[in-house]
Parts: sequence; C-alpha cells; structure tokens
Amino acid sequence: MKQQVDMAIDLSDVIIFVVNCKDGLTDLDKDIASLLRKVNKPIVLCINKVDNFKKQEADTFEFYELGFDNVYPVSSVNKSGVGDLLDKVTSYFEAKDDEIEDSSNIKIAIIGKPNAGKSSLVNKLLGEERVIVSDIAGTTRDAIDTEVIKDNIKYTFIDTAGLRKKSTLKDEIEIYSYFRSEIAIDRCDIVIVMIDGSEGITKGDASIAGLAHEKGKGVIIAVNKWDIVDKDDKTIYEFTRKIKEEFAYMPYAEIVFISAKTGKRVDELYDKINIINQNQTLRVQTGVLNEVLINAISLNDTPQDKGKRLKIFYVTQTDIKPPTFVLFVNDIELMHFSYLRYLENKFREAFGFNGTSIKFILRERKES
Ligand SMILES: Nc1nc2c(ncn2[C@@H]2O[C@H](COP(=O)(O)OP(=O)(O)OP(=O)(O)O)[C@@H](O)[C@H]2O)c(=O)[nH]1
Ligand SMILES: [Mg+2]
Repeated sequence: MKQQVDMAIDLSDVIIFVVNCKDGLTDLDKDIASLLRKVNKPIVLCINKVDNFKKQEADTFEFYELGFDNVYPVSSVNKSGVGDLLDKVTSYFEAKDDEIEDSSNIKIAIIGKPNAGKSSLVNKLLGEERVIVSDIAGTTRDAIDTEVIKDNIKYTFIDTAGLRKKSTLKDEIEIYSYFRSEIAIDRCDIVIVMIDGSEGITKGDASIAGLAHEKGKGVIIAVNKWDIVDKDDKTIYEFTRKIKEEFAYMPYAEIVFISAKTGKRVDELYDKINIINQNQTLRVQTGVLNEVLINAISLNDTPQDKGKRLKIFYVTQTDIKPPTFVLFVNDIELMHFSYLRYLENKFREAFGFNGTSIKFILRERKES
C-alpha cells in the first residue's frame, strides 16, 4: 500500500486525500495523513459522504485533527461540495503559473498624463539617463521596459506614453496610447499613477487609477514635480486629503510626494514597491483567516433580513495578486456591501495588505 501511495504522490501536482465520513476517522486515514504531511505538495482533504448537513459539523469535526488546511466536505448524494473542491484544486495550477512568472521579477507600469515626468522618474530609479525626457508632451510613444536589479530583486519598469482622457479620444495616436496603457497595466503587478503636482489631479489620472483598481493591481499614487509646487506646511496634507477624496474607492493606495528631477523621495518608491509586492502575494492560512472572521462577527454581527440572518460558514484564500477570499455563506442575498467593507477592514487590520486591493467572492452553501 505504502509503495502505491508513494508512487501516486510522486506523479501528482496536487493531492486530493479522500476520507469517508460514514466510517469516521480510521487508523489507515491517520497513516496516510502522516505520509502526506512529509510531502511538499498542496493537499486537499475531501471528506466524502457528508450527506446530512445538519450534522455536518459534528460528523466532520474529527477529520480536522489530521491537520490539513484545506478541508472540503462533499456529498455525492446531495451533489454538493464538489464544485468548491475542484475550484480549490484548479487554483493551484493557476497559482503555479503565476509564481513561476513573477516570484523574482516585479513589473511596475508608470502611467500618467503627457509631460507628468514618467520618463524622468525611470531615469532616476535607474540612476542613469536611459530614456528620453523632454518638455514636449508626448515624447514617449511606445511603452519601454527597463530592467533594474537591486538587492537581488529584479524590477521591470514600464515607461508608457502619456494617457489622455478616454472621453476626448479623437485621433488615432490618442486611442492607441490609451489601449497601450491598458496593456501595460495588464502586464504589470503594480501601477504608479503619476500626477503632475504643479497641475493637480486630472480626469485622466482618475481613469488610470480606476483601471488599475478594476484589474486588482497594486497602486502607488506619486505626486511629482513637488519641487516646483508652491507650498507651506499644510500643502502636503491638503493634497493628501484631495487624493483620498478623489480616489475614495481605493483607500489602500500608497501615496508619495516626489521630484523626479531632484530625486527627492524617489528611493522610497523601492520600499513601497517591495512592501506592496509582499502584500499582494501574501497567502494566509485558512485557520488564521477563520479566527479573524469569527472575531469580526462577534464584534459586529452579520446582517439580517426578514428574520433571516446571514451565516458565514468559513473563509478560505484562493488566489494572490490580488489576495482573493471565498466566503461560504447560507444566502448571498443577505450580504450587504457595508458588511463586506467591514470585513475587508478587519482583514486589513489583521494582515495589512497596504497598496493592494483584496477581493471577496461569495459562495452559497445550502444548510439542508
Ligand atoms: N520641476 C520638475 N520638472 C520635472 C519633474 N519631472 C519631470 N520634469 C520635467 O517635465 C518635463 C517632462 O518630463 P518627462 O519625463 O519627459 O515626462 P513624461 O511623463 O515622460 O512625458 P511623455 O513621455 O511626453 O508622456 C521635462 O521637461 C522634465 O524635465 C520634476 O519632478 N520637477
Ligand atoms: Mg516619457
């Protein structure tokens, strides 16, 4: 038996360990579990024949003792649970592709209106003048990738052509530049939204930030040309308040005031990029997530409607970039936007996630 299990383990990418709820936890289950714990591959524990939902918790409880993070009760009679199990299994294949591509290379797109100072910033980040800077708006026509290795981390900065407001797109070059900015956002991990501090926030800036948010990218809002902004000791707070107001849908965005010309605070960008990269690739263990969830619910109970209360059975993280959490609930309709916001805040309090959006997916699981 051991030989067969070993061979199956060797050949697999993800292991689904199936136990039978009707038999209870057997010695054989324990033996296999101890073999599997030594294996460095994702393991999904499938508790089969969980046909009675009312007794589910009592019936499945003992299997948690095996110490696996991903536990999926499944019933072939009720045809339930299999979809979630498969989602989990496929998430490992997606994650694997992501990790191979991205673990050692952070891609950062610098996007903003023409003349905001994007190319100047790339030069400063590099410590040399590699891309062309000019007073003439629209100098950079094609996205240019520049690689930098710093402290063993590879950064690819994507310098883009200035982005105009979508609504005023008229000539072909402008349309072209908009879509190329979108492509740059698609292939990056983090977007630096560059605002020309001497001109203030424009509609174009808002539309870029919106795109980055929709696509779940890390976001840094860099207010540039801070050297020529007329300022006193309140200006920075006033500007920050305006940004928070304009970009209220992304309170997680990092904000930094820089000068790409003098280099002021440009190095801080590397710190912010590294932190965001850590946050957007963070994987939180299911057990810890559920502790935070239970605690959040105990402080502020779930919403109810017409006498029926929302129940959240548990939460598990299914993806990174952005960190994505699946909440298993009794009835999706009972969830309020404001309650999701509350949970998001609690997760942020517990785990940080500065600079990155996080995503919640609701899944219904019938009680009986
Ligand atoms: N005072 C000041 N000038 C800056 C700063 N950053 C850039 N500039 C100037 O702004 C002008 C435009 O800079 P670029 O770096 O070419 O701007 P860009 O965003 O790449 O522009 P496009 O490629 O045309 O979209 C140049 O004259 C720069 O010297 C800054 O922090 N302070
Ligand atoms: Mg440029």
